[in-house]
Amino acid sequence: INSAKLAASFQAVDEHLLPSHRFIGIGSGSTVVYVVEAIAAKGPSFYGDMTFVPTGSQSKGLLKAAGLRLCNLDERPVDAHGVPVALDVVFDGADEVDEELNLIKGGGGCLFQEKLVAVAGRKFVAVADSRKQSPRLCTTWKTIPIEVLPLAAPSVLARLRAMGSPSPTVRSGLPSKAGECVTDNGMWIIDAPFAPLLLARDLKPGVDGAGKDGVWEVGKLAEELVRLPGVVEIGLFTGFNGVEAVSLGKEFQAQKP
Ligand code: DER
Repeated sequence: INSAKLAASFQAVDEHLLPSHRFIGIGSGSTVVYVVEAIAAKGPSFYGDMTFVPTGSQSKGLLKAAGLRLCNLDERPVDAHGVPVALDVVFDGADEVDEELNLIKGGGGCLFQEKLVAVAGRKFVAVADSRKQSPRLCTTWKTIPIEVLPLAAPSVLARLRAMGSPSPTVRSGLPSKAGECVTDNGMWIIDAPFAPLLLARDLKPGVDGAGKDGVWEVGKLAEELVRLPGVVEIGLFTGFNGVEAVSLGKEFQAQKP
């Protein structure tokens, strides 16, 4: 598996990191370790003028260990109108990828800053070996990670059950930490199982994907989840700017239509 992650990472960097790039987002998880390795392997003459934006403490640690220049998302230079500079490209992992390049992310508990960095980029490259590829989300990765304010957890759990999630749970910190998993932002993660998420093309009379019998279309579910009071961010990445390429190892390369 690690060889697949390594191959996908080197392929993604070779194809999508250009010498002209200046600001690059770096995600979190186990695959992105190989992405940083691939960038470092290019040597300082390639990356010397580049600045890398992390998506949490693990990502920041990877960049520091590799000796790559980093700057936090809120420290980016701004233009005359106060608009922060866009990232040229963002590399990150994914827990599951469907046929329309919608993603489940958050297995590593870093989804909030990952999404902030993802949408700050012109292009988002999810580096995922073919194990992550599914016809529909929630096929192999059964749950959607949701970052919540701890105070709101009981009410969000109740609303998720009412939306048809059979058994949403607050993610435990065990084995490394007793009690709940606490994110880089001081929040909790709820993992909410759902039946496989339909695509718009699956909808037909009687199947509107609006949660009847717990069956959701991916976009409609994302809209509902992100509006729940107390939800800070959700681990569904659907159609935001720039999911232009997913590097699923050598055997598969999807380009957004
Ligand atoms: O939390 C995330 O979304 C991370 O990117 C991670 O879950 C990706 O998975 P990986 O560790 O298999 O790369």
